[in-house]
Amino acid sequence: MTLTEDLKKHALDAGFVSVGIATPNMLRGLPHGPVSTVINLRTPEEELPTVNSVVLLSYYAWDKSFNLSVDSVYLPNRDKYTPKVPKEHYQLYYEVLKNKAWTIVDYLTKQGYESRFSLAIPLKTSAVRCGLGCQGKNTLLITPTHGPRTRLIGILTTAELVADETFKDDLCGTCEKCITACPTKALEPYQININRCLAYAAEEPHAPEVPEDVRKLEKKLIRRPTSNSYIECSTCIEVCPIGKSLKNETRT
Ligand code: B12
Repeated sequence: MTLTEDLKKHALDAGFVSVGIATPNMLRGLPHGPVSTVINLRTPEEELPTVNSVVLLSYYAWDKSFNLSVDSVYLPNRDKYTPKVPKEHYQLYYEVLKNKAWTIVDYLTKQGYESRFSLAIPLKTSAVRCGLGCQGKNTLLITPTHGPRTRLIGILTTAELVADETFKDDLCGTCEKCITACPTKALEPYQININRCLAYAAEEPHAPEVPEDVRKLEKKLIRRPTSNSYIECSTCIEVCPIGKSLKNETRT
């Protein structure tokens, strides 16, 4: 078995549902820099200067509770939160992704390759470049088997792995269920208005750029299991017909 085959087997055994490999060259020109106040997207080389291969891994998030987000500091009254308190959240799916990715990083490190995982490279567009799926009208990665129901993580490594081919199809066709279902009308085909997305509104409880009507819907629709946690909106995922029939998905 080659290193590439063995690595892919390890990833599937670890619970990832698909694996794609790109060279850093294949990822040139992808989105880079700040995305609103959410993240500063980085290139593979910024993450690991000696990188030779980028591995994209997708994990099936079969339950809404994967979208649980917990404030990392105790905020007795979230509405009175001030920017003096560092803003940070633990998101369940990120913790699961990191745990699983560690096993692959460990495997590559033991083979003698410098390796690290990254959540800061542009994961959706990178995943398209290495064949996992297409970017859908909800802007998310849609895979042929799981639709948008996966969460993504990248691994950067000095190992020279065999790259996969770019995904060429558009899986959405004429469907626009995500566009019509979005409660705040944040989506246009293949584009999102971040300030109208409930995920952004919930993450940024005091952002003045979030319109008043969106703030009202956030208060009404976002479920808060405790005063320091909430379930992120995933309506544009749940309505997507691709992968909806997977057996163990729970809908509440
Ligand atoms: C910033 C961010 C957000 C922001 C902004 C969303 C956004 N689309 O950028 C906010 C807070 C709103 C957000 C919300 C959500 N997010 Co988010 N988010 C990210 C993050 C950190 C970066 C995304 C990014 O690259 N944005 C940059 C812009 C430029 O990219 P873009 O929207 O893809 O825009 C391109 C397309 O529009 C594209 N395009 C493609 N085809 C076409 C065709 C036409 C005609 C046009 C005009 C454009 C176009 O052109 C643009 C430029 O390249 C990633 C993690 C990561 N490191 O990648 C997670 C990520 C994308 N989020 C994720 C998820 C799950 C969500 C939510 C469902 C919330 C949740 N429950 O977690 C919602 C979904 C909202 C949505 N429909 O996008 C997952 C998506 C998994 C997947 N299968 O794709 C990711 C990958 C996190 C992860 N580790 O798994 N998110």
